[in-house]
Amino acid sequence: DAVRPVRALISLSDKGGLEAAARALHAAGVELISTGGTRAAIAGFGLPVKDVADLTGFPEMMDGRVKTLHPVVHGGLLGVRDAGEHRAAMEAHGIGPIDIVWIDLYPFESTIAGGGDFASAVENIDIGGPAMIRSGAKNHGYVAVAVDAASIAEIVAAVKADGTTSLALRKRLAARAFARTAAYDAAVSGWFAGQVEDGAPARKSMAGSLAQTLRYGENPHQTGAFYRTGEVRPGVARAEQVQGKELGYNNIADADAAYELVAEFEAPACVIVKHANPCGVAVGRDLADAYQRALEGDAVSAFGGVIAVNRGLTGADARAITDIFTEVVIAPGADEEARAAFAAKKNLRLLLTDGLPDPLAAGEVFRSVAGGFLVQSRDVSRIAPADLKIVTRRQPTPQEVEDMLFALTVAKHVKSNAIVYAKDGQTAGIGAGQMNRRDSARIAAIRAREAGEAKGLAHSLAQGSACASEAFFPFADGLIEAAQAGATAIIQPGGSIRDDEVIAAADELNLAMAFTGVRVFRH
Ligand code: 93A
Repeated sequence: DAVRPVRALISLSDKGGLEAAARALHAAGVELISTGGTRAAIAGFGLPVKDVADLTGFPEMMDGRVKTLHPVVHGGLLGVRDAGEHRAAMEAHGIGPIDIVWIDLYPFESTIAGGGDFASAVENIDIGGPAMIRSGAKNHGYVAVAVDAASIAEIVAAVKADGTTSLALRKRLAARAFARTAAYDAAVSGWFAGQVEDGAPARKSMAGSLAQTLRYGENPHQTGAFYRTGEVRPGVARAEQVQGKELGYNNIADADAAYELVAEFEAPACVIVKHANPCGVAVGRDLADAYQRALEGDAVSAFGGVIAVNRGLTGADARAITDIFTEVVIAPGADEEARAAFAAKKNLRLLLTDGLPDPLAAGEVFRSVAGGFLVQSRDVSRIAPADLKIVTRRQPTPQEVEDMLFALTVAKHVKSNAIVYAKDGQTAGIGAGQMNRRDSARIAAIRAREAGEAKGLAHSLAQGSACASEAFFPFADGLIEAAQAGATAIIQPGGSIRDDEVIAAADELNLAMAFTGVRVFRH
């Protein structure tokens, strides 16, 4: 099953690495065939090279759209050398075997990533390249296919060693080749679906291109990778990492959670996330102030957290933020002074984006299940004061309404069951991810009490706060917990069969309670 390659077809958009490999193949006695630009480059190295146009008898035409799409090329790649009929056809039509094919494809992915316009994106959809890769990979019994520098290096090493390629090598290369064309097509289809009104949701967003192979997944014994979809929306996948250690799986997930939440606010805001949940969220006069207030909400959990802000960072902001140990900071910009302040913390990863995510932009969210995946549209709900239905005897004060909406915005980004106490644009206690609502209310109360103590207050930080619940209170117990923690106003969707009981308890406690009619679970 060893094949002694006689001819190689090379067609590369990126000519880096071409010279060394072309020289090595030539030295091993392999004849080189190439397309226009690649042929010129190889000839420039002083190596003999045949123009594919001389083989096909056709010039490259139509702006290069048709250069290798010809039976002489594909017959040379696909022909089964020891099958009588294939050999006869090759002989009858003067088709010589091609034993090595090295193709890199037009740079479609970098064209769209660089914000190329529609026409240049389309022109960068490679047709002939994937066809040759697939032909060679299908016929891996005879053909060695290279789609990247690592592949051609393996072929060169094999040819240098004993002048042949083994079947095992060719099979491995074929698997890599099909993975490459699949990823390329996924990038094309993902981008294209985004260009039409009715792109099917799953097709649109699941298609991605590899952004980074991660050191590991959620845990060191798991593998991980990071893919970027065709969705052009500012966010973690399009952020530039300015400094710091390599990003890990959990860093990326947490940075995403933090950034999506902070983008909900108009005023200067800061979100601190730990394990996918916000532990402190606040608005402030400026980012340094918002950070201090977010930290005050739960300084214990904030250690080693991920921080997101919704403004460009100044030096003063950066100095405040680098005060405690932080894993990641994500922001829509940072001035020179801020960058210098971060640079002193060399492990801290600083991610900068071009603008903020739009929390109201439609999009899809995915999650895997055994043997499949779930898709849903992004939660773009937003509650305005006019949407609130006051169900208690006591009407909320304007300040309470403001606190309710702030708390609810945070609750939408907290894993269910979610209870959030907030006052004056600052979270006072967050209870996340519990299996019953009362426990979330209690945990939030513990956080609020400790935050109050840390601040030297005689009461919990949740004193006089609004409490948001992302889904209805099924019983009055959770609401009673909230009142005991100091909440005076409650916002929740309503809709429980026991709403009457819950409303009666609220009236008894002199709470003001608003129903939104919109549940914002997050699992
Ligand atoms: O325009 S194509 O889809 N049609 C073709 O027949 C074809 N053959 C090779 N693109 C084609 N290629 C691509 O040209 C290769 O994948 C490679 O990326 C590029 C190399 O062109 P050149 O050698 O002229 O620089």
